[in-house]
Amino acid sequence: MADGFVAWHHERMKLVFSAEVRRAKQAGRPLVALETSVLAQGLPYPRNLEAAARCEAAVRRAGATPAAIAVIGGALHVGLDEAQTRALAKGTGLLKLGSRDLAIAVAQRRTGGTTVSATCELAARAGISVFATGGLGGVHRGVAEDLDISQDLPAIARWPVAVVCAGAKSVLDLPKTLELLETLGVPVIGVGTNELPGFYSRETGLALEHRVEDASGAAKVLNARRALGQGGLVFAVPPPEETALPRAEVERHLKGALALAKQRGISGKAATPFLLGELVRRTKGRTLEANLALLENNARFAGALAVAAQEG
Ligand code: PSU
Ligand code: MN
Repeated sequence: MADGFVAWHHERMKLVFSAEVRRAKQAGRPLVALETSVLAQGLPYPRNLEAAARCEAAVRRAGATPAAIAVIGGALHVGLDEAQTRALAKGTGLLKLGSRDLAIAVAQRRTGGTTVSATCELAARAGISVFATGGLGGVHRGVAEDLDISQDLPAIARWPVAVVCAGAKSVLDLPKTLELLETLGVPVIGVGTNELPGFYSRETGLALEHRVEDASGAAKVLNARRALGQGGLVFAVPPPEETALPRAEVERHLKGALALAKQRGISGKAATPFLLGELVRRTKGRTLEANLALLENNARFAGALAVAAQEG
């Protein structure tokens, strides 16, 4: 379907906008969507709250309005207040919501953080075309055995949203993730780099075909993609130098973490949070600092992109 919606014969569920996001929409000011699975599952309390505050501040400094997306008691929220953010950061038993989980969360009035797939979907519904996250989900290592491929990838292809990230998460099979993005017709554009960034590390050795130098170059591509009526695209921003880890070191720790996951039978949805947590432990918190810094950096770039896209 041209607009990306399946034609169910039913009234579409309403979004709940925060007062700030509603005002920004009415005034036509640029908005940046933020995911909340990183809050509910990806980072430990209270550093997750700090991450949310740093991302929102970075978007604001760039001149845009942050719109964190989550499902609370079955309602689809776009823009969260402090109490809602805190509840997602502190809560236990919160759902990790990909697109396929949204209907269940709505019907059963559940609460959870949205991953990249659900955030792209709800951002598109809200008319927000720029979204900042940490790292994409993608094709997991050992995919030949377990067929674990994140729904992030088809969701980005489907929903017309620019996803700003530091590449795909280091725990993945990055060459296969890039191949699948190509198959899905999703452009991956390096920001000031010819190489796919490696989330915790700046380098991967994987060449990207296309690059832009800055937010204004990125905005031109985003606006062309929009004018073509195509789906989402990915802007890959290298993580900040001061906190990035050497790739070889991440790989070394990852080997141990992957072996432990296998031994404990941890797979599916639990795999990503487990592996990220193990890496934090094994690097004595250095991957945690890197994660916070890259989230903030991506939010800053997404803010600048949202502003430039509107001016262009
Ligand atoms: N990046 C992070 N922490 C996270 C995630 C990404 O730094 O927790 C989340 C994102 O929400 C992403 C999800 O969409 O992990 C992917 O999970 P899976 O591999 O199960 O699809
Ligand atoms: Mn998965």
